[in-house]
Amino acid sequence: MKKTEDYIREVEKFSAHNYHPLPVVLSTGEGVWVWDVEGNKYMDMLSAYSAVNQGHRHPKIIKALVDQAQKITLTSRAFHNDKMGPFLHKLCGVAGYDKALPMNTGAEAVETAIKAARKWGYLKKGVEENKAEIIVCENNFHGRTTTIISFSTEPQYKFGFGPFTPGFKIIPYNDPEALEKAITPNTVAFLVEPVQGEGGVIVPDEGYYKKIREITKKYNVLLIADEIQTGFGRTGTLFAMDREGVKPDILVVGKALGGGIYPVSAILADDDIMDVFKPGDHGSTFGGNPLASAVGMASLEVILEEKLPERAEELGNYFMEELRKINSPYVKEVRGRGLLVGVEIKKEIATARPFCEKLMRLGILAKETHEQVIRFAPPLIIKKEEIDWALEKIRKVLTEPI
Ligand code: IF1
Repeated sequence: MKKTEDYIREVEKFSAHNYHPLPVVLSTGEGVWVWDVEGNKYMDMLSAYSAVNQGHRHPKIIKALVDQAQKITLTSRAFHNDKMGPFLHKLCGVAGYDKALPMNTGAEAVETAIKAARKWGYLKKGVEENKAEIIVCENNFHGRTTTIISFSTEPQYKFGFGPFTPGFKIIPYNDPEALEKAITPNTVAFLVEPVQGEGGVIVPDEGYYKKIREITKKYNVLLIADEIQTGFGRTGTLFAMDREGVKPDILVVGKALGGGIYPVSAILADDDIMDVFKPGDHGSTFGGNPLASAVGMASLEVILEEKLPERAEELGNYFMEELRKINSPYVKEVRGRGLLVGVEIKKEIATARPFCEKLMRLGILAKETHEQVIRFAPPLIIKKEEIDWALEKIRKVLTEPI
């Protein structure tokens, strides 16, 4: 029988080495649980970077996928399909925007937002052609395309991939004054993550969203929220900026919109922005396809019906409270919002990786980010008893010698 090492050897031989996964080979999943090829069971505390908020193979989303697969899966946007309209109608209603533009991956949606903002700048704000500037934050993560990595501040994401796309200005995160200072007459947008995920689960100060909303309004600059990771309940509200009642001009969503089953992303905006797109300006072979639309619709319904944002808020607070009670010599800080939680390990002592490896042996899959931070982001359908089960293992790992 093929064992873990055999699978890993094969993938190491035939896959490009652009990842360094934990040595576990998963073959099945259900809810918050996944199983490897040897039958070991693990709690998934990563949720595919928040794409599996509804849990693995949610029956309602699987049913939507299978039902739609029996009818039609792809038409291209050269023709209409009967699923995209109802899906976008629902998405616009839920998020509170006039229109949506469907894509597939997060990076594509971010690219779409950048194009929308630039074109809005030229057509509506009166910025001179090719002069548009977009302000972004240090430590950002918005995807892997050549344009998006052009404004990354992580050397590894850029090294060897130039020349880069111009037109971006980088300011510190969580710093409204720096935003105000960086704005020029050519600034068309401020692109920001409500909580920096890859950056190490960095939660900005209370009032940050309100302040950046006021500043962007004052200077006629679009506020673009990348809620690809924070959206759909992860941080305890449907969208992370809802916490302060802030509505961005462009909302970028992905990940959980596909329920961990199919890549579904989109941008949302009101008509005065979305109407800059004319037929032929932008598109995608797969964006808005019937299968994606059916899956997206079911994914949204599950988030709302099962009150996933409320669950994330309640269970996230409980989880963080309990984590903070652990008397660990290794932990520098526990932080997060909702069920997006980071445990930062003291640099002087160790990195986060050995803790993740130890957790794996105890049946919990978590992944470090930025060397020092263990990220815990279970599916939002997790039960309190399951969190307690995880806490027991986490307590052990954070208190025993490494
Ligand atoms: C990888 C990180 C998470 C995102 C935000 C856009 C995208 C992402 C806020 C792009 C994607 C993923 C990509 C994945 C790892 C992962 C990640 F650690 F790199 F930062 F989630 F925390 N905006 N994040 O978080 O979406 O094109 O991938 O659909 O690149 O290995 P995508």
